Amino acid sequence: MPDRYEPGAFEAKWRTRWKEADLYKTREDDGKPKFYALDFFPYPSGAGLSVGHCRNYIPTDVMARAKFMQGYCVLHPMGFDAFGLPAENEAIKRKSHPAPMIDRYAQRYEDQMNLVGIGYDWSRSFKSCEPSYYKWTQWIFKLLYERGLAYRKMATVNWDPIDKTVLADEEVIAGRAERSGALVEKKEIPQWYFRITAYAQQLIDDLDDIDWPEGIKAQQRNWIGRSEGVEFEMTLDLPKEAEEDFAVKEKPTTFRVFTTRIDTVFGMTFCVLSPEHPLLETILKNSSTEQKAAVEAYQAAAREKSEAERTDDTRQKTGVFTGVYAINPMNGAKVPVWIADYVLANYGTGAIMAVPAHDERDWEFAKTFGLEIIPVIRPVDGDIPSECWASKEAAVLCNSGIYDGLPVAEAQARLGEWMEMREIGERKVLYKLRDWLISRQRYWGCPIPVMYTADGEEQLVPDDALPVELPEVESYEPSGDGSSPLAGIPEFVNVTDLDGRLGRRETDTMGGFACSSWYFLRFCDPHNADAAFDPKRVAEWMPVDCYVGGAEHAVMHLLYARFWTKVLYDAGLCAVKEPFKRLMNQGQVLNLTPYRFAREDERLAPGEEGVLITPEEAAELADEQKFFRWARMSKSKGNVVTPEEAVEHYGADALRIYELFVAPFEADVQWSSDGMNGAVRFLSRIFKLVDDLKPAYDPEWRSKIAGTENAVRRATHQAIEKATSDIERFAFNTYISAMMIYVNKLSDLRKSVDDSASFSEAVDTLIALLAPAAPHSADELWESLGHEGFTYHLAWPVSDPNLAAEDSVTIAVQINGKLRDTLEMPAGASNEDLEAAARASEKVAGHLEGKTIRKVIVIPGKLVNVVAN
Ligand code: ANZ
Repeated sequence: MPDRYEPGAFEAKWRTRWKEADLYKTREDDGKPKFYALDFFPYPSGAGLSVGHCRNYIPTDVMARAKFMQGYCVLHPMGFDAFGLPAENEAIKRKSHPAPMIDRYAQRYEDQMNLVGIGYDWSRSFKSCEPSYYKWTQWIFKLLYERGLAYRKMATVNWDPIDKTVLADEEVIAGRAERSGALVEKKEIPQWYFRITAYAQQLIDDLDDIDWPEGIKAQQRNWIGRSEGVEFEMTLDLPKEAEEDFAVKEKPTTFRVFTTRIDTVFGMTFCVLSPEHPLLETILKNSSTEQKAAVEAYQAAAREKSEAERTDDTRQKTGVFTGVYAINPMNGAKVPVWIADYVLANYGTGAIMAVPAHDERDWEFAKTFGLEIIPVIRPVDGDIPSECWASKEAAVLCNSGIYDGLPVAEAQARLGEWMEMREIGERKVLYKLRDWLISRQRYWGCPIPVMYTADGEEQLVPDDALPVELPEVESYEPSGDGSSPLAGIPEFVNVTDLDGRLGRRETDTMGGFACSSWYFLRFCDPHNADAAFDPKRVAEWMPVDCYVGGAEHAVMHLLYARFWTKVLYDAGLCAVKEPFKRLMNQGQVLNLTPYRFAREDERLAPGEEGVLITPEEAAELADEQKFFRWARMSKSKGNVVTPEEAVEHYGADALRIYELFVAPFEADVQWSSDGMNGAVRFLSRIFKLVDDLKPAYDPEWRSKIAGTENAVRRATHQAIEKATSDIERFAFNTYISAMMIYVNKLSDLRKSVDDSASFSEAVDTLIALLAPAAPHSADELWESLGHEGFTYHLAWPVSDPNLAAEDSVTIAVQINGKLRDTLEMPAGASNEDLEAAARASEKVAGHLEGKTIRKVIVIPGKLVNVVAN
């Protein structure tokens, strides 16, 4: 056996053996605890994996392997999120069909994951674009429909003119499409939605029961956006003639507003309707031509603006006076009614009471148009503020009649009650969350299992006609007119409805987030041909015990998957309400990336300081012309290190050790070849140590070790303790550093301790503890000691706390909380012994001179504090 790490000599051999032995096939034993380890469902991109992607796959693999060795039945599957725009766009570019392309890309991912030794059970793998999978995505769509959670309505949608599809709100960032960068336009078309809003409160409440990063929970809470307030009615103060006008009489002359600050109702100096508000029709009936033209022009301009633009607080406020007034029901005050685009049509009632003294947006608006400002809240012990002041803490009402002097919270309760008693309004909870837009006018997605009869009635495709398969076609490019390319394929579109008459299929497909909202359930029972999954299987495996992936999925995927799980729970199909018990977000891998300074005539992309160049271009440029920055590894930046390159140069186990050790799991890391060399040296040190200890290695050590206590055993049991708890905590960097300390200790102790049983225990333990991180090396070392089989099947070592305990401990001695001495004491020393030793210390005696001891506090194993004066 070599006395150093030579990956070329053995790593590939072990991977072949693992495969032949079907080592990672999921074990489903009754009576054993289960552990479900899962990585986010990846889209297999043509660029393949980089070592950056390995930063979540490797740690999850370590966790899964350790749990298996600890006696759990482990589910550790991998599959591919294969439908969607990126695949379709790339296939169009390559003039190929997405299916074979995706197969090739997924195969490359699988090969790369195998190359770094990830222990997935590939027999459970699937791609979301396979009919045997999407049949059940369609089946769940039907379930949602039947439960009133899927519906179709006409909608103004975000239209991406580059990708020629509709986008969800979440896919639009600052008015542009997140993917294509196109300026998003508005379009009216019928769309399918999932009613996620029905679960808004549960999606907030159940966050309390899961172990997720607080930042992700906060993002979900914000996205759902719960607001408590009051909705109440305002009445237009129309001129007499208008009220008698028959056309107006037939129409409502009231509107409702929603406010979270009913306590400020006396400060209402105007009202604002959204430009889309239906009441405007009534109002315009009575307006002058001029006024009407102004309102209509404003309405047209607002239609062109995205929601992001309209709510951008830095924008100069715009608006138009409608010419009419409304009455404040609290005090009868007459206030002008304006329209402005900062009031959104689809939130609350689409109309507000404006309180410029206490709302920034209303303040800006009032300042712009010279409207009245009446402060109605002031600090308990201060003057009435002269600027907009929104605080609710230590604030009381003023200028509010009989409510003057009441604290905000109390006034809110009293005014809410008042409104309810008079039936003017009621207290209400609102959510920002919108229903989930699922329609996509694209080819490469899961077809929506709906058909329409000749007179337009919706029918679900019957179960026995599922899946509605995507037709194999030559051309599937988006039509560009808002209809799906499937609409142009008569063989697909024409269908007989349930009564045998000619009907038409729905031609929209589902956005990819539908497919990834239940794949973790399918992994529990992946080959089921009769159902999406057997609920019993799901009950055995769910929830996912540890779910690992990037923080960029904080809202969409994680919210949608939680929603579907809750629906399936309510339908009695899934045993858990929350799919992912623990969530972990890995840091990114950055690489040093060359740029050149921009020339004067060049415009830079936002956020960039220079122009990205290739390493070859960098080599040709003088130092003053270029600079380097740490940037996330990505194909577009040309700074990718592939797993193939890393394994070829350094070895798979070295790559694994490096990625685990280089930084805490959540932190970003800067890729370094020095670090990789360090990992190689560490592994070599282990090979050397095992080689050195081999002559004394006794495989029968277990029968001989009873009663032995020495420094070798202490180091061994300390290492077990640390590795076990570090892995559990996802603290993989300190797990590896504990292994390093252990290896160093054993190398030192070899010179002073002579006990073959203890060292044999040490070697076996070292190999077992190393196995999750460096499985190839562990198996090679294990075999070199004359054993058969795989370290994956070894039992995880168990630490004996008595053996792990240090002989002596360091005790701090304090006087009145100040450190005065430290003492080395036997580990199990009693409180009396500790106190006696502290009193006997000369340093302590010096500080106590002339003082009386009032009290002595002892914390065993740590500290003695003497209180004296
Ligand atoms: C008066 C008021 C006074 C308000 C004050 C706030 C502070 P959140 O918390 O986001 O729910 N609002 C209501 N509907 C709106 C709409 N469709 N478009 C734009 N703004 C709308 O916000 C609720 C507050 O936002 C409401 O409370 C209302 O302004 C405004 F000192 O009413 B408030």
